[in-house]
Amino acid sequence: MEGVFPEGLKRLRDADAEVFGIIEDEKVRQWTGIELIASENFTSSPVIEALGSCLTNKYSEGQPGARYYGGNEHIDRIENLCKSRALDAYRLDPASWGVNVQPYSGSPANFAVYTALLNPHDRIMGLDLPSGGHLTHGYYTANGKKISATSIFFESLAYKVNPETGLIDYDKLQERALDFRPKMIICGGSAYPRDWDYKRLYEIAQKAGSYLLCDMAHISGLVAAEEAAQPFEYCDIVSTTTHKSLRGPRAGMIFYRKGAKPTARMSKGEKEGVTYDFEDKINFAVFPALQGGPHNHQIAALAVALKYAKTPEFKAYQKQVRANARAIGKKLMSLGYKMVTDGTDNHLVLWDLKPQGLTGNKLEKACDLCHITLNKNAVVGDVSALAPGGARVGTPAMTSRGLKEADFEQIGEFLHRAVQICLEVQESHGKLLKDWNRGIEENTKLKELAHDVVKFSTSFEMPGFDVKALANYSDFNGKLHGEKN
Ligand code: DSN
Repeated sequence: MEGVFPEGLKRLRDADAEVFGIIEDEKVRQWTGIELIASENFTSSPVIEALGSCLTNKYSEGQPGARYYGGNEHIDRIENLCKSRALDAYRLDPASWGVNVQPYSGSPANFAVYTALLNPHDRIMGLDLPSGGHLTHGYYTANGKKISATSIFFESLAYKVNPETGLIDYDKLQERALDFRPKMIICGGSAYPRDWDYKRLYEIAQKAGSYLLCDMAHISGLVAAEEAAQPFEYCDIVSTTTHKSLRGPRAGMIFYRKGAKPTARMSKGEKEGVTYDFEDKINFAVFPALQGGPHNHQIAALAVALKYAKTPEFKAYQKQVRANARAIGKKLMSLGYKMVTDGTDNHLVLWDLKPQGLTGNKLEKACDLCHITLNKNAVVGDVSALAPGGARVGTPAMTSRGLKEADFEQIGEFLHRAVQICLEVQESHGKLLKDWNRGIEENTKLKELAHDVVKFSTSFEMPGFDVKALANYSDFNGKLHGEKN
């Protein structure tokens, strides 16, 4: 055989029509639908270009300047650039904060923090999943089944939101923390529509003798743009994913304090001049304790995203993300629906469907059938994750396509139509899922809604790829998705 292996220099469309076709179909799905999953976003072409680069070929275990493999001179440049942009994006002084940009994503980042700072079976406290927390913050079910590795390897006691207000009950959290004495308190969530009181959390952590970790994954873009309260002033460690409101590639980061400890942060027995010991512990936990080679293509793509996190356009985008979340929340409330906490401070609303007698999984299914993507979500008091009482609606992705408040009000109208159809099908076919599924799948009103949704979505631009260059664009053009059903 001469030259490189047969597919070495081919285009994907020629080398593997099957995979190429599926990716094209996914592009069509993203372009023609309304994307409301609060943790998703549409990243940019330059980020995708860096992700698809030759950096995926390289092993670089270790840290810049201290690798276990040769040939890393350019990889070191990329990782150092990414780290300095990350600190810059959050206005952090490199003398007092460091960052590890190697975590593959958010869950590994959180487990690296636990591995670094806790011993097996140490105690932790995080927001309960049905209160809007995240699995990796220590979730176990009401009957004690340990769901997350965090609850398997550590002793976790959740704190909760007040069932009446939907707001975090900081008094109760303090009372439980002083009894439980966790080694770490975790703040941050996946479905909490309000800002966090980091000062209060810091005071509680100080009293209880706990580290304070903020997992800012959902709001990391808002934090960068100063459109949310700032966790760095109060927390010891801040972890995040990078593909949500930050609009980067799928990856994770861990920020940690370094240098001399301020007097107010010293623990009993520590003397002036004592320094933080997080840096080595975090770096060691990420590699070699948990991960292997860093994903250099992700790190490069993250560096690209972080460059834009400093721009006025990014600030304007984050402001619009919040304005859009307020607009859709207000619209849905004006139509008689209940939003948990009666509104939002951030990029999402949590919709309580219990007053309608509808479960979130039914709305999710109906929305899927009409090209609106959102997710069922537990609201406080729920026990079933598969048929919970709510749905989560987020604005980062569609705001990246240029939608403003009036557009989100229109989306509110679409969602209202979807709920009404769900309820009509419950009337005609009954509540039992298999009967209801049959009814919803053949519902003609839902097909009309699908048509309107596609017409609406395709009137907006799409970042990340050129829709006109889609292989099936001409096939699609003039023949809306809804009509193919
Ligand atoms: N799975 C993400 C979410 O949807 O919130 C969190 O990691």
